[in-house]
This record gives sequence, C-alpha cells and structure tokens, in this order.
Amino acid sequence: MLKTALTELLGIDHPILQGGMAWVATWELVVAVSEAGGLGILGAGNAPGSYVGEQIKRIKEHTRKPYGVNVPLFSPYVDDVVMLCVQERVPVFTTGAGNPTPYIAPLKEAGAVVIPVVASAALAKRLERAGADALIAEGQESGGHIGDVTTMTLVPQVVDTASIPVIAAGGFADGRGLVAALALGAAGIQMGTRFICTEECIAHNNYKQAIVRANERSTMVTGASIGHPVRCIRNPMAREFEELEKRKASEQEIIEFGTGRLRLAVMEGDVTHGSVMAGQVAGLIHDVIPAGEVVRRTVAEAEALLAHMPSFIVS
Ligand code: TUI
Repeated sequence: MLKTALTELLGIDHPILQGGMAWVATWELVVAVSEAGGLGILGAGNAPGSYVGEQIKRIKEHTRKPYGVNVPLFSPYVDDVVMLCVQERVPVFTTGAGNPTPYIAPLKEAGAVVIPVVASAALAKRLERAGADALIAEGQESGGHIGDVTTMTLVPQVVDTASIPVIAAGGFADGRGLVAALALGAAGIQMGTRFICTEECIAHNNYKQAIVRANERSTMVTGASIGHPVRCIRNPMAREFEELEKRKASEQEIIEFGTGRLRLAVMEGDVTHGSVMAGQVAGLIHDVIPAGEVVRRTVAEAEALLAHMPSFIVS
C-alpha cells in the first residue's frame, strides 16, 4: 500500500484518480475505480443536472466508497451541477477548463473536498488562496482540453507554489508514471486515457481500439485557434479541423464543425468523423482490462520500482 497526503485527504486506499471525462466517465467506471480503492470521478461534461443526478443515484446504489464529480467550467449547466452536488453531499468535486473560485465556498460548506485542475502555477496559487483542498496539475500531454505546459515541468512548479497536495495528470498510464509523479513531489496521479481502455468504460469499442492501436505520435491538437485546444487522435475529422483552422475559418464555423464530435466517437463508435480525445500516453496502452486491474497493476508496479530504488545509491 502507498500512503500519501492524497490517500489521507480522500480516505482512499491508492493515490490514483480516474479523470472525470465527458460522456466516458459514467457511473459504471466510477464505481469500478472507487471499489478498487482509487477515486472514481463522474464526468458531467456539458450534461444537465437531471443526467448528473441520475448518475449520482446509481453511484450511491453501487458503492459506499468515496467518489467525485467533475464539471468543465464552460458547461452551460455548471450552476445546476454545483447545486446538485451540494444537495447530494458529493464527497469530492473537481473542475476543469477555467477558474472555479465562485464555487469553492458553497461546495466546501457542504463538506466536499474541492480539487480544481490547473494548467499553470499562477492559477494554482490563486486557487489555494481561494480555499481549494488540493490541485490537479495537468500537462499538455493529456487528452481533451489542455494547457500549454508539459507535465514534467508543470508538476514541480505547482508543488513549489502550493502547500496543499498536488495530483499529477497528463501522460500517466502505469506504475512507472506514478513513481515519477511522486519523485516530482506529487501526492498521486490522475489517469484518463488509461481508464477509457477498461471493460467498465461505456465508450464504444472502436474508441478503445483506436487508443490501443495508437503510438506516441498519434495525437494532435485541434481548436487552439479559437482558444479551446483539444488533444485527440489524428483522424480524418482532426485533419479537416486542422484545414479549417489553417484557412482561418470563422470561429462560428469552427465551433459548428466541432459540436457533437466527442459524442459521435464515444457513443456511435464513429472514429473517422468523431473526436477521439486521448492523451499522448495512448501509445503505452495495449489492452482493455477491468478498471480495478488498472489500479492494482499501477500500484504493484510502483511498489516494485520504489523497493528497487535504494539499489541505485552507492556509498
Ligand atoms: O477539462 C479538461 N479536459 C476536458 S473538458 C472536455 S469537454 C469537451 N467536450 C467537447 C469539446 C471540448 C471539450 C474535454 N476535455 N481538463 C482539465 C483542464 N483544465 N485542462 C486544462 C485546464 C485549464 C485550463 C485553463 C484549467 C484552468 C485554466 O485556467 C484559465 C483561467 O481561467 O485562468
């Protein structure tokens, strides 16, 4: 077992969070990860409160372990989702793609542990002052909406800035990554892409296989020209997106082109016209296994590596 400031803060067995991915991180995956001793996180995405409420109900029916809910701050339903999480006493709340300051106090008053995702040390500092309980420092290797700093450089700079626990995200899929994150001063990791390739994840099998087939150069970033950089697998959709951006199509045209693409890939399995969001770590993922196995494998690898580390020191 690995005990860190994160396992203590959340009351979980292993310092592993499952990213709260829109459309992908539904109650089935959340329950599997939390039951395995990690923290499963529901992805609210752009969904309304009614959907999120139904998902929370299912989670509560299937596990008594801690779990989380993530909301990207550009969702039109942020206020509803936050209110619902307050009412439902959701134990952990994570945010992405923006500054969650106004939501921190109400969530904390309801007893939630609030963990924003940050892509810069500057925002990390501001959010610690605003009352965040921990921070997820996410590098540009991640899938989906990203910042522009690498995980390797962002994590230690956030660690140096903040005195609350830091969780490293972006580029993690195994125990080697977990040990590296601990070495950078993080108290744990969050994995997204790795948890898509699990039996409990409801993403279409075509989506999972696109990740299994990918190598380290299979992803690219779309949407940077309109301020929404999103990392996804390089497919015909992503190339067409790139062409639109190159010929400086209007923001409205680009938004219209991108709308609904993630749902198309995740739910319909259309990995040609859909947006297959995935991190650069996709090339490290070769199988679809139970989510609990991801947690157990990652911890076992990390423990073996850590036990071996003292042998590098010679006197
Ligand atoms: O949120 C994410 N990743 C996401 S959200 C998402 S949903 C979506 N659906 C369809 C199309 C596009 C997106 C897919 N992937 N990750 C967390 C994250 N947050 N990464 C980077 C950031 C971030 C960036 C800037 C956090 C804060 C921030 O602050 C800017 C500011 O306001 O200071």
